[in-house]
Amino acid sequence: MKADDDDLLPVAGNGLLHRRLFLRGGAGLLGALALLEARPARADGPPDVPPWMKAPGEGMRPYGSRSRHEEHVSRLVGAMPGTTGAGSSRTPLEALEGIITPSALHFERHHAGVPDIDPARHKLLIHGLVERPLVFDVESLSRYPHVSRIRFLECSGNSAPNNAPEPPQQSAGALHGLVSCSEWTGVPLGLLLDETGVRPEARWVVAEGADAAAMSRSVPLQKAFDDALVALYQNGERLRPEQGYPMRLFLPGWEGNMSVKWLRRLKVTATPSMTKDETSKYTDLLPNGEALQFTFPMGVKSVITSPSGTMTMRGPGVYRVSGLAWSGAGRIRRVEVSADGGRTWAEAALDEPVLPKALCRFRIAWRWDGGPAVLQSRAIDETGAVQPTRSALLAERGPSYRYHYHAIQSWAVTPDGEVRNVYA
Ligand SMILES: Nc1nc2c(c(=O)[nH]1)N[C@H]1C(S)=C(S)[C@@H](COP(=O)(O)O)O[C@H]1N2
Ligand SMILES: [Mo]
Repeated sequence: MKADDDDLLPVAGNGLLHRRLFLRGGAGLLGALALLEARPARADGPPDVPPWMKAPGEGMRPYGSRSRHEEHVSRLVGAMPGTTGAGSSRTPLEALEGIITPSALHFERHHAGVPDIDPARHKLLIHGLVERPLVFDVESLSRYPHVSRIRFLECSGNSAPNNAPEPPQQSAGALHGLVSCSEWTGVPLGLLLDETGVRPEARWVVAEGADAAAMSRSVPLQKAFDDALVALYQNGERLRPEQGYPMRLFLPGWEGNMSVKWLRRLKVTATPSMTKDETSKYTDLLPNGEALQFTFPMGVKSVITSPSGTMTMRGPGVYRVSGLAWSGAGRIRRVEVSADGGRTWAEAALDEPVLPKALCRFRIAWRWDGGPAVLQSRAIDETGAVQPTRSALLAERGPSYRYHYHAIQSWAVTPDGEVRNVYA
């Protein structure tokens, strides 16, 4: 397929090109754009024989690891000073493609470190307002039906650095990397609750973890029966210790702190339990002095990961803009990209399949003319919710609200190619 002039005409200000360049069948058009900067092949024969073709390679390994040339790609670890094992590490979003986060790069948030749990001794008790209190272990859970779901997990503190008065000059991962996406496999929680026989007056269930923080959150019973999982596997293998080995609660689309790791107890109750993790923490201070509690779903959100903060562009030309969008309410319907700070927008191509409550990869071609530009992405989910601008979000919430920051991210490109975090 050859590009005709129409395909190369911008569809929005400052050089954004039509998304069909990135849809199926558009690959030939991309070639015509000379997007790929490959050098012309030498006409005089095959390439040189590199050293790794001159002797047999390494043997098999019982458990694989990545190329040693990729070891610079790592989580950004931030421990809280003066505490034991509290803090978080962030996924380097700008270094990854597609929608699945490799398990070794899944973000972490621990209140008291990662416990070393012997799966043979770990038990899950379900009790409270039930007919038959029951104890499950890994072995007994493995007999129940399992389901697999590709879903994101996001900490409600994600992107909080952008609450600061001045935009922090950090990478996409450092700012927004408290979100990851995995295939989670486990037993639907509703099945286990049915086994215990939930009493009619029950409305909530409080989940408790087997870490030194005994992290506990109250979950509406409706969510427990809707799409909650007791997850045992992550991306096909047993959960990583950091993600809750040997079992965690997983609540798709809801703030990460409710997906209690190292799950050891579920108590069915009539009212929320008002645990320390839902009173002293994870509430938001409103302008009138009241604290907002139980803000469960994560808002519709997106971020351009390439190009993004701290990167340098290699001069004018056509670029592949790529990013992630997600919503705790369901599927992403549409992502729009602007190269002129939000004055005009072009629709991005979404990678199939677009799954509910999962990361969604979007891409668009951008012809950078070398002038100043401000790149933004704006996600719209299937409920029609639109990702807000930073000023709209802050105006609505007031100065003390910290969690659930989901405003549009703006990346300024300077004429020398530097990509900077800006508040546009
Ligand atoms: N038992 C327990 N569960 C926990 C936590 C914890 O510290 N202890 N942290 C919570 C928070 S704040 C988040 S954002 C997610 C992080 O999950 P991850 O470390 O698998 O990314 O786990 C939640 N579940
Ligand atoms: Mo969190």
